[in-house]
Amino acid sequence: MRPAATRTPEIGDDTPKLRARLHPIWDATPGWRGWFTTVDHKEIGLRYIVTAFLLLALGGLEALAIRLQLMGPELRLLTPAQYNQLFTMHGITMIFLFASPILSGFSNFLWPLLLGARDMAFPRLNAFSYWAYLAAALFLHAGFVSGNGPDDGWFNYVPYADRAFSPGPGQDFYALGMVLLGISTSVGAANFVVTAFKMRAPGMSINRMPILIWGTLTASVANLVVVPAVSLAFFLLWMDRQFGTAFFRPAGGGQPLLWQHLFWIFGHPWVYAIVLPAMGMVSDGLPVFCRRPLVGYSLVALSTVATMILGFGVWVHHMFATGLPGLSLSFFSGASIVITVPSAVAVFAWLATIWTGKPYVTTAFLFFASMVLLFVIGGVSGFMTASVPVDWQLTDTYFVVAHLHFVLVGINVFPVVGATYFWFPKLTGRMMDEQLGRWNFWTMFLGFNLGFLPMHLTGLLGMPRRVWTYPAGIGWSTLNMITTIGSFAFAVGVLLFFVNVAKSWRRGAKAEADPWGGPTLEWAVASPPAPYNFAVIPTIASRHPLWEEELDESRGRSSLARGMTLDRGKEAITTTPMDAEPDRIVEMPEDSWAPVALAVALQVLFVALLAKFWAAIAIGGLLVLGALLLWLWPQRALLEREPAHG
Ligand code: HEM
Ligand SMILES: [Cu+2]
Repeated sequence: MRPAATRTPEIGDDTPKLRARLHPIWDATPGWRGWFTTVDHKEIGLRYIVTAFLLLALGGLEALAIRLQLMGPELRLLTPAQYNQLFTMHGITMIFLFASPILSGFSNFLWPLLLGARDMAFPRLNAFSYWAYLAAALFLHAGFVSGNGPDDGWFNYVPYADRAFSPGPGQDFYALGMVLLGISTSVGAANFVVTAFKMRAPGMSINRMPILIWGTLTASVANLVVVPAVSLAFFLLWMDRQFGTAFFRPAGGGQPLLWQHLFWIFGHPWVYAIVLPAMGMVSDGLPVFCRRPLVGYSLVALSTVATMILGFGVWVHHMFATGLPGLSLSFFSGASIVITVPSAVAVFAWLATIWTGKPYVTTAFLFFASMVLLFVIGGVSGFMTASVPVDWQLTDTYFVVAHLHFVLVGINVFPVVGATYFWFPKLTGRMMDEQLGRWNFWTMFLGFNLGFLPMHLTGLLGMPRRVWTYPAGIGWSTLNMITTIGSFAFAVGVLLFFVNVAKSWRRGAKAEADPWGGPTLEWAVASPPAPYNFAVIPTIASRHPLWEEELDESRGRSSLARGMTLDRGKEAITTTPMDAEPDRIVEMPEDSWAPVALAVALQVLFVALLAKFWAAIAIGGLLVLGALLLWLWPQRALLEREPAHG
């Protein structure tokens, strides 16, 4: 054990002199070196966001190709093989490479600002999780680009995914890519959990955390529990394929259904992991435009946690048609119906917030408010398929495709686009164009509904999902045409969004610190924030530090302009998990090559594994070890000090 040095943190005012001292300590290394070595959560968050949006565009193009092929009956724009790869890559790209990373990006950027902290708990791990995500995205797309994409749908069922039916390397790209991505997700999740419990500003007790923190925290805990299941599943699949093991092969004593269990034990909680943080964005953003606090803060926070806990016990609703015993089906059906209760709590809280507030309509408000509607539509179709006999009728039809898009686009894409309008000033220092924003919103909203509402009907009329084409004269043609038109309109809406981002980033009006009059800490710092975020560590006395005068909700007042200065090095304060009492002064890491080096080393290793090229695997393994050594090399500077109390 290290001897605990004790030191009383200096208390001071937020002065230009203090800022001048902090700036060189926290500023990133200049130039391209800094680009590769930075560990600043804001820079990493922005990169996550930009990368994820680029992948959204890619996944969208994949979807448009699908929709062109389905526009009319008997079309031959794509071959069946291309079609299979396209819908598989579309699902993988959207679910794994967009929907989750985009939330990590926003959380990365916003968390320390919301928490009154100078950075995440593990800045180097944070940088690594981004680089590993990028590596996995490249890896997963490399197969597709070279014509060897996976083609078994995003949930990749055996036996089709096994070697006998998929001899090419497509499934290996998918399997190994997912193991690599799993590393990124897991370290990111660990970082969020520790940050939530250790990096909150003094006084921000657990019942004062913004809902976005609750959302990403619960999602991260879930990820830590379930990502190992899917990484294991994909690893075992790779073993079956490459080394003749029989985990999923009945002939060797294995179980094809084991794949489905391992996948969905992960898969269902994961769908909550990609909506709960987005619901958090709405819970924090919507009230700002209603000029009142969120109705039912505690209930919404608890419903976030309850959704996640129940979410661990519903995975079999993806397997209702597999012939499992009736008794277990009824249990999972019941659980799936119960899980709608906490979601309904959140919906009523948002409605009550709008109803009792004085809403002023901005583009961000429109995206947040419309999410509530889309969520209800997606929730109702989910509720329907939670009932076993209904699901037997509807599973693997376009009804399910409609359901999953209402949920994913409604509760992920809409909130995220709203969040971009809302936090853009903080991200870039500029405002987005509101005029263009309205066009953006209405094309996306109307296009989406035009495209995806009719899919419910297509499904009820019996059109299966994942079919490459369909005959004329069975009543599916008109609906498919409408869906394709709606999809393109939606895509135009997304394009307008990208145009607005690009334009506003360069030429948007300069933003003040708090353009919307928000209540939480990120609005207390400059837009964009200084490298150290907070010149003095704030002390928090309520849930809405910036609304205390108007609300008078607690007797104490938060102190934002006076607090610990922590300017003797790259210092931050950690606090206790529940009450956020000051705990330790920690020295934060400098910029470092280790994260990017480790990600590159892993990339080499995974490419070598894919090629089963033993010499390269050995080299890759050594590179990984080398990068880990570089990372873990003891540094005297990273010392903790106990603040002396009293
Ligand atoms: C322009 C926007 C989009 C369009 C036109 C679109 C269209 C489609 C279509 C037609 C399918 C069914 C393909 C088939 O079964 O043959 C599909 C599947 C899917 N989509 Fe989308 N989609 C869009 C955006 C999204 C987004 C934003 C997400 C997630 C965040 C998403 C997630 C999925 C998933 C998970 C599947 C299932 C893939 C599979 O069956 O393995 N989509 N999409
Ligand atoms: Cu599910």
